Amino acid sequence: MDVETLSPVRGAPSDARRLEILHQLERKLLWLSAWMVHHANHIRPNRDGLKVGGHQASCASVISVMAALYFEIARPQDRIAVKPHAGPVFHAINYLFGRQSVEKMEGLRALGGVQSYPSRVKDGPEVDFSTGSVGLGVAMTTFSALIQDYVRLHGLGRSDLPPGRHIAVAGDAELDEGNIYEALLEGWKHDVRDVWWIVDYNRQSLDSVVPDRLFGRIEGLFRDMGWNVVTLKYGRKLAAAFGRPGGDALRRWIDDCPNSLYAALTFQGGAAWRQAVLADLGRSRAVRAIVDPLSDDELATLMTNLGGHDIEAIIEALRAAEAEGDQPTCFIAYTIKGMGLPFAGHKDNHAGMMTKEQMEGFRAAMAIRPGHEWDRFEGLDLPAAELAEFLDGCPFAAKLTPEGRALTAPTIAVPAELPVPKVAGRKLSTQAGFGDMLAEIGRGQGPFKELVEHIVTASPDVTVSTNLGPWVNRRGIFDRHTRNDVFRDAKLASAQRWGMSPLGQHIELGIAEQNLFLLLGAAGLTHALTGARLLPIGTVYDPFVNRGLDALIYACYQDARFILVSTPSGLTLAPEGGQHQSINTPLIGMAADRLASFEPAYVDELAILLRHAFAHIQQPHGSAVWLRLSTRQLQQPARELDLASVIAGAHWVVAPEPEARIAILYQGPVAPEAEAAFAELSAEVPDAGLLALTSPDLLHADWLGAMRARRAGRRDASCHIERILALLAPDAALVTVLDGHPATHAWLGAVRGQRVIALGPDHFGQSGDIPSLYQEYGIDTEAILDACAQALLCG
Ligand SMILES: Cc1ncc(C[n+]2csc(CCOP(=O)(O)OP(=O)(O)O)c2C)c(N)n1
Ligand SMILES: [Mg+2]
Repeated sequence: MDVETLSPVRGAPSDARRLEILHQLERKLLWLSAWMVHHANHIRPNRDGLKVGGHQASCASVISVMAALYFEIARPQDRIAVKPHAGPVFHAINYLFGRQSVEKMEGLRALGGVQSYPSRVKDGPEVDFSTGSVGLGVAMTTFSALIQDYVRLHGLGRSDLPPGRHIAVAGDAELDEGNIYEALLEGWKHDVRDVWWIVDYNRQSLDSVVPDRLFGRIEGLFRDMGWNVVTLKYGRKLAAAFGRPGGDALRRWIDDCPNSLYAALTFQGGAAWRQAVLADLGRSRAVRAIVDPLSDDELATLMTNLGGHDIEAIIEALRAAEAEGDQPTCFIAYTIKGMGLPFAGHKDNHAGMMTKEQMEGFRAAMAIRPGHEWDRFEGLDLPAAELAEFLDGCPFAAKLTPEGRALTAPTIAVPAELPVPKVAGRKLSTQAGFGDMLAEIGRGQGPFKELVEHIVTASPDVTVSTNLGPWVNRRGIFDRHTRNDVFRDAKLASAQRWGMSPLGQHIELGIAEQNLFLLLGAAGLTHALTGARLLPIGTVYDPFVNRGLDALIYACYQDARFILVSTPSGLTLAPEGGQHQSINTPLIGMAADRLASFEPAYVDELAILLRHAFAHIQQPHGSAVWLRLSTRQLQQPARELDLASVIAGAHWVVAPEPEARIAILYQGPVAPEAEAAFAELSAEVPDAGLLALTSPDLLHADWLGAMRARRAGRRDASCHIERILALLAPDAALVTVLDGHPATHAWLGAVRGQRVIALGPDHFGQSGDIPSLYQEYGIDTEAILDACAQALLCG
């Protein structure tokens, strides 16, 4: 490509000069990223002898791609997921833009420093998407693009923000992750646009060199999904050589060169290249005419002149795609892992680091004076003022909004009470109650007029079976294109009206649960990414939370705000049972950070918790919320509840007499068994109590908080569960029961030193009806009474 073909984005400097500057900045990124890792490992004091780590080779391979993207192509409104192991390059770019500090970079991988992998929450507002678990950040861009469209088509976005492109800079091994293909398929269904994935195709992962034939397959897959694929294989030096006599043979030789041999030769350098090329092509005079005049170094430079290291070629390709509009595009940028560093191409270089001696050599080559390692323009050949001016003029350097890249959105008022169906005396499950409430909210009447506009629901092919049907009938399914409901048009009877339009408020997904959580992650960040407030609700079968768990944790790690409704759950789903039973989910709910988990037994509790969830996900210090529900129909009580206690995680159904010796504590749909056992128990032990647990997660967190506060000197700190259990005798017995792993409750004994007998299935299930399963797994009335007897006898 000619220098002249770079379309100018600003008047000065000239295009040729701009390229010169870009090359200088590439150098700077290579230096800073390598130095950041070196400093963390070799310069900073090491107190524990543990390797700090970092990925100099992974950074080196993507320097030109990142430089082209951030210094030329990206606009402030674009949202970018950077491959985890290029974190230092990303921070170096922000440093050059004046958005990152030396202190933070010196602290790479130290407490308070920049994180190993870019983190929205810990590294601050410049990070659009956290990365780390490979594959997820890439796929996330598909869903953030979809949500950007959703927000715009619903008129919720900020009028001063143009739509952005959602870009992933991906490692090639990320394409081994199944979630990538799940997202591709889902993206195709939703006709997603404005997505770019730029693959750093260094043909190396952590352990090894990637098989040669793989990419042919992958390219085809992208095309099948409606993506453009742009391959950046060779740079201009090689392209020029290929144009000469003998060039065709040379090209064929490189094309046929196995990835592992290419990598090994790259590591070995010019002499090895010469030997290998001439062994095969030495009899061709034309090839010799290309190769012979070159020194070893020049030959190595030529043979490793790949497209992904040619910033002009990259810029040209990105600009060409930009000109094509909003078509999803995958760029396969051929690169060499460790390019420009001593271990370039070595298959073991993933975690490889330059030795101190190698670093000294590199420092000299980069013209960095000792003590000036962090200086912004140290070692560069152009005037600092010119470089600074260039950086200031980069499109990406412009402020997205006066408040920066991390946006905020006003909170949506949540009415004091949700429209609860008349439940008292009826038999109803929490799942059905949830569906009824959402359908009522879906009318959008009275105080719910505003709230309803901000709710978006999603489900991975379990919309109807998680009771979202009535809501969807009212609010419609989201699609960028209006599509009629064929069944309805043909007047065929169906309970579901599934017309699709840009104003629909339910996003119907295929079964892949990781996609649900990536979507909830994206939708749960809209306030920060688009300035629009969404209240996302995702429904999924409880056992399949496990299926999408990495993406769920990833969404929470980014502080995405959404409501997860998982139903049905436990072995209470009974005949459906067996493989579909979930026993570990209550423990996941407790252990997941930035996710408040609840399990109500009755619909009145659910109404309080769902209302709380709408508010909590909007609080600056709130979190995502998880409601574990059930299909078991329970006779609904008529009662007054203490809101605060239900939200805090526990409320007395029957308060014990002071100093009572025993209480039964239950969670979720085993309530009738606990109540029946309690009725029998209280005939013998009239002072016993019955406690409903709605959130072991919050109780536990609150308890840890109180202990921490006391350790910090606040003697009067206490917590809800301490106050609850203080009503019982200090040596009272707690018989606890839930349809989930009993360890969920086992800790309750540590709060006041009371004895706990925790009941719950600890083995994987089998089909059956509720009575036989509850009996088999020891959570029926008899099992609870047996546990009470044991507790009293031992007491
Ligand atoms: C889900 C997941 N599995 C495993 C890892 C460990 N891991 C870190 S990097 C890596 C290979 C990355 O290779 P690639 O994406 O090609 O990156 P690059 O070559 O650019 O370093 C692996 C397996 C991870 N971070 N995430
Ligand atoms: Mg790789």
